[in-house]
Amino acid sequence: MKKPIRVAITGAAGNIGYSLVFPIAAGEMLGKDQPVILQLVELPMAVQAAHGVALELDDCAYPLLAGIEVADNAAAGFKDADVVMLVGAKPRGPGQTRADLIRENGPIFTGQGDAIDANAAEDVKVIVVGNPCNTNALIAASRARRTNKANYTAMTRLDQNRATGQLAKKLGLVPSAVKDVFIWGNHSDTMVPDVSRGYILQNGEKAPVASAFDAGWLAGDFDKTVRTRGKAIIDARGKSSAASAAQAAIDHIHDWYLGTGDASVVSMAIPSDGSYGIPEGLVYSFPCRITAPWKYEIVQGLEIAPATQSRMDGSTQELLSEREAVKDLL
Ligand code: NAX
Repeated sequence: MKKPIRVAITGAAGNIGYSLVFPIAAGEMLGKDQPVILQLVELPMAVQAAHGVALELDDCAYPLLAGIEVADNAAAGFKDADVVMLVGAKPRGPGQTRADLIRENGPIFTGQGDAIDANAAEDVKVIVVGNPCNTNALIAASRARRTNKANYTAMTRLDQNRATGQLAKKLGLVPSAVKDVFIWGNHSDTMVPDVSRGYILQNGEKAPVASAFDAGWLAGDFDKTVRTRGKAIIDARGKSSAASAAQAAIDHIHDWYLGTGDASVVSMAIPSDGSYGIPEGLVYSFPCRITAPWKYEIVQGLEIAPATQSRMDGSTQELLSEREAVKDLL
């Protein structure tokens, strides 16, 4: 039996948390032969509900679930964690601007960054889902002393999955027929869905996305649908996306650990190393390739169309202003 991997999840009793913990326990994230220990972290006022989630996990009798721990504070919750999934954050309230949200959630991520650095495994891998996830990851990474800043990532995989889903649907194909579409930038409506390397795989034949779709649709409805999908879901459901966000978080960690299969690119928001002129340290979504378990590399040398470049610059500017708003926390 392999050594269990410890996975800590904040906001474990929330909407996304409840959609996330069961598939992880079932082996969907780290493999069907990999035991896991779940560390469910909640605020003291919600920890009772996390205990309830733990009862349900017991009742599923998952063969790979080697333990469940529940904590009402980050220090205990992140103890020895190999993977930390930072889902818990305050949602944006009525009338609240993005800037207000950044200021309100920022301090949560300084505390959680400190708690990860002090308590988790030295080679811990972190994904931030709680919004604004790029800047929250920047704040958490800024606290890393013992742990590796490069392992603090944020989730743009939901945006990639949304793009893939839209393309497949338009052609009446299953999503696995669409490959290598990815996202640049911030997880916000300045994100840049990029189909320039994307292709459609049908009966063993590859067709570039650009040749399979109308250019006007790609630049118009498709792009807008991907960028504004979160709002469309809130409008339709009265709640923000939960199951699809959980699936994307699972995909992000799955691919980081186990690879991307026959796709060669995956979107991950990671601390920039200066590639493509993105200021060093900004947590920016890049096309990444997984070279070994838990090793990513930014795909280099892509030619960027001027229109794409100018939108990437816009997303950079937004992230710089988010960084400015929390500079006292860094
Ligand atoms: P919920 O409000 O249903 O759940 C959040 C849970 O986190 C609550 O149970 C709360 O008690 C807990 N929590 C809050 N602060 C905490 C802390 N400091 N430590 C531990 N637990 C804490 O929200 P949910 O729908 O699950 O969404 C969670 C976050 O994901 C939000 O910030 C949301 O904006 C963000 N999202 C990010 C997405 C992405 O693609 N990156 C997409 C989906 C989602 O909008």
